[in-house]
Amino acid sequence: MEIIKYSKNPILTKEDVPFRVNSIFNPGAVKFDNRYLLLCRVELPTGKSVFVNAWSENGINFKVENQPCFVPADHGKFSPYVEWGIEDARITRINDSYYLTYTGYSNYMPCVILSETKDFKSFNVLDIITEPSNKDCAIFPERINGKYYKMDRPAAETRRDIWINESTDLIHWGSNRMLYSPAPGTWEVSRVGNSTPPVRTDEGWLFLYHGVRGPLYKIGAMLLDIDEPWKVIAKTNEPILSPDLIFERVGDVTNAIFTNGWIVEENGDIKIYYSGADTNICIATTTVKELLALCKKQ
Ligand code: BMA
Repeated sequence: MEIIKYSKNPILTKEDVPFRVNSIFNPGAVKFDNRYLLLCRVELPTGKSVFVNAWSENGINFKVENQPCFVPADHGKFSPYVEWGIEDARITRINDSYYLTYTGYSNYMPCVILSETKDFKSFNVLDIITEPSNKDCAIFPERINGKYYKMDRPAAETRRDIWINESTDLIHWGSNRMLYSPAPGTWEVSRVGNSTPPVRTDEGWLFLYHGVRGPLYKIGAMLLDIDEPWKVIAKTNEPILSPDLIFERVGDVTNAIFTNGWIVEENGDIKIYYSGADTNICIATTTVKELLALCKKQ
């Protein structure tokens, strides 16, 4: 099997959180100080989400910190746009900074917030980088022909497509292009969105995306051209991860597998951190080689 779900999933549930929460799920993932770090979304009993760090030596056994590290109240003048919570961070390292792109949820509906941290203790909120409704945003880890690129997923009337756009300073974005539309008649027909930040491979920019039909959230992989990242060069036609176990099907949102964080090791091993039913955190492993082969096979 190409993608292996860990036999002892889930690796984190609300019982592992030292303070009162409704759920822990949808973590961004990064290696920091030779340890694995998950920047987890916890939904508080109020129903609003905040972020908490969880640390691990081996990428499997995580310890959740005693209190949230980043909350709506840390957003200063941007607070009105995160009043209902912050959700689903993608983390991209550029030089010594870690950039977080995440959903700010409020009366104005979801929009994407950009923050920067160097230590995952203090976070500098830089700006709101999309109008609502928009979410599922990930920044590429390096400039391409002098420009930064990000993907996002505007909710444009009835459309739910992945878009790509560019910037010279990470704050001001333009040159919007449609990147990928759901394939008609398939598992992803209702909506697609970015899942994990893209990584450079010999064959192109590789990332995971989610596709939805009806209530079913599944994960696929996609490959973009290295120099012209607005061009999809290969992708999986079938999902690589689907909800089938009880803790992936039953929970706060049934039949949903969602990911916004992975670790791609230098040797090509991949740890995908995903959530079952918006209720827990699980892990699946694969390799860059496998994902490239799956993208090209289909
Ligand atoms: C998406 C996001 C995720 C969530 C998923 C499944 O639209 O809101 O936070 O995990 O739906 O419910």
